[in-house]
Amino acid sequence: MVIIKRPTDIKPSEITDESVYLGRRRFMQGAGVLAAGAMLPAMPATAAERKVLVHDGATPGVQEPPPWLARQIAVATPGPYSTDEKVTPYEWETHYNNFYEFGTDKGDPAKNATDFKSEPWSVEVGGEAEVTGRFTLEDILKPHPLQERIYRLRCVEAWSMVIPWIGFPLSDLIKRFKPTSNAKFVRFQTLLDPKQMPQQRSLFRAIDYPYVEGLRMDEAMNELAFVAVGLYGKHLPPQNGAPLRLVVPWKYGFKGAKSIVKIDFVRNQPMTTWHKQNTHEYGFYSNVNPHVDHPRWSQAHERRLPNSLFDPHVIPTKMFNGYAEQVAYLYKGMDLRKDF
Ligand SMILES: Nc1nc2c(c(=O)[nH]1)N[C@H]1C(S)=C(S)[C@@H](COP(=O)(O)O)O[C@H]1N2
Ligand SMILES: [Mo]
Repeated sequence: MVIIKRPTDIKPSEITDESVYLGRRRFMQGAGVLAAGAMLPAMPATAAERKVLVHDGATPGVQEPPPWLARQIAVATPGPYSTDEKVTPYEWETHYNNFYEFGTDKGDPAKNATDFKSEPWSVEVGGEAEVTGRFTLEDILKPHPLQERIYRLRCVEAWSMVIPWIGFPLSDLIKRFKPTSNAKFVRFQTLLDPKQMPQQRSLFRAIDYPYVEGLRMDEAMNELAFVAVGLYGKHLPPQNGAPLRLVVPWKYGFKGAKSIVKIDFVRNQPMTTWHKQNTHEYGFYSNVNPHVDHPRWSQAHERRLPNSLFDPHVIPTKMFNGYAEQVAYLYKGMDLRKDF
């Protein structure tokens, strides 16, 4: 096992004071506007400008992130590939969750994860790569400027949300470990800690733990694959996978493993949690696909949350969750009914 040195800290000169930064950011959308902004510092906001969406309410009882991470999140900038669809309210994103380690009802994770400790945290990186070892959260995150990506999230259960994540491209993280040509897949593992995660010590576990997910290497290197450390301009609440989780917007939500502690570069397709649980119902690829139904329900439509009995808000599901332009090339020549 090779331990790499902690990446040198960001030089103070590289960190712009937050208030200056926030003021300047209003003018940053488009170089032309930047020049005009320099002359007219009091120029009002226009529709073309976008700012990071920030939830300004406390999440009571939830552990605060370390100050360096809070600072990093505070200077996140709007990133590419964001949808302009209506964003799902913070309350829904943080109180309607799948995180079976904390319970199988949608409200369980928010209730049972409040005392979850996401600091100190470390991630073990192993397998077919030149750089492997155990890294602190700071080692993992510090080199990456953070951005906001407003992505659709389509759960295999046929509901969906629109979530403003804060994070960075997974490919940027992977490159730092220099995977070798033997690395054909990458495997992600969630924390195993029965003391903190009540379902892991339950006799009536719904699934096997630790939770494992995986991507083919070229999928993992696609520009949309994202490591999230926050949402709505703030750190991730534990129920959403603090301190870091995967977001793969063209696949069903369960591909996005939460609270990751281990990343392995492997030669063979890894056995993943839901695929193992029910091989006929949950494929390894699990690309969002309105033409391939789940054996027990249709995938042609989805309930876009929030909804209600009187306003079910059912919309058609799009191929690759609407991201075909960015990802369809990955599956050229594959039969997506077979490799579902
Ligand atoms: N470790 C772990 N990761 C997980 C899950 C889980 O149960 N355990 N659920 C998945 C499913 S089914 C979905 S839809 C998304 C939900 O993410 P969210 O609660 O942040 O919206 O997390 C995924 N990641
Ligand atoms: Mo899901």
